[in-house]
Amino acid sequence: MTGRPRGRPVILLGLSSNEFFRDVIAGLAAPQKALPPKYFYDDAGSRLFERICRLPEYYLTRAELSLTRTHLGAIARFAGKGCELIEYGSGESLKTPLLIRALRPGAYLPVDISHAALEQAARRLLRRFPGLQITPVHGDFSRPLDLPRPRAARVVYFPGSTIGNLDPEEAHAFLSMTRGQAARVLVGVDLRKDARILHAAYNDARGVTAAFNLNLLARINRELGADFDRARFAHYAFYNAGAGRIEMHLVSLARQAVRVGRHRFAFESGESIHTENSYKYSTEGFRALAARAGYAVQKVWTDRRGLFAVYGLRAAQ
Ligand code: AVJ
Repeated sequence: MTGRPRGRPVILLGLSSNEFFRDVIAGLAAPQKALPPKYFYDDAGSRLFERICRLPEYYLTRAELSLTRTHLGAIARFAGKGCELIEYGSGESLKTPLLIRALRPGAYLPVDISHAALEQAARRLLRRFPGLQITPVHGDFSRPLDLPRPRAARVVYFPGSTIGNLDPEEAHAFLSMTRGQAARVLVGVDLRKDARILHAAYNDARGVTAAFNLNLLARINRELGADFDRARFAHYAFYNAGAGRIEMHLVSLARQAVRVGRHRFAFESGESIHTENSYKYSTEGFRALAARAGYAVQKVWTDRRGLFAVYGLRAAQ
């Protein structure tokens, strides 16, 4: 993107608002009601998520940041200086400046579902790295994007265990899709661990995760003209050991009906809306997933406590 006005990045568009309505109606009509977690991140939700990242119980962000600092040289060597860096779910991007300073990428393409987060991140990075070529892309990772033509080798950066939101089939599809974009991937993945540690990370004492979960209902009310009563739903999160994932739900505290536009949805008392899965992988489990998508694990970096891993994947021939 050349010729962009200073300080106002041009954002490539990839999503329509209509889609939100369709996803909500379809999700609430299903036998197990469900809403896609990508809709957590309106402005209020993005702010709540930033607060989650600072919670004492939420070890993921700190563990990934610390391992990225410790292994920065090796991570940059793996990616290759001057590469074009595609970052999915860039959000607040605390680790990104570290990586950009070490990598000096020829171009940086952040992809995010939140327009505000993209714009802020792009401005912040431009201030910090005035010569950096930034092409923000508004979209999500559930389908291929229309990206400009590459001028150097591309590396996909997918930090934050965002891949954990995808079920193994979707994660496989995502990794297969990135094979058409880059021969190398850096991906941050939360490791399997003691269920009590996992449980605490999604049931924080301050109730920030609960507010984050419930904010989805406020967003649906505001943007889609619904009448959810947030006081009649409760945050519920638990570790499903069989599936290897944290599940978040919003549980109806009463028998009630909710309207979304002209649609009406009935809830039994105790019935839930499944709002998020957060998969945790052993290194072996993740290696198998990557292999099925045609990637070999070339590097694994972990933090000192073994909580979190960043993998360096390379397309297998
Ligand atoms: C951004 C998807 C990695 O699953 O841990 C945090 C989102 N949900 N607390 C996660 C989240 C509840 C987070 N990811």
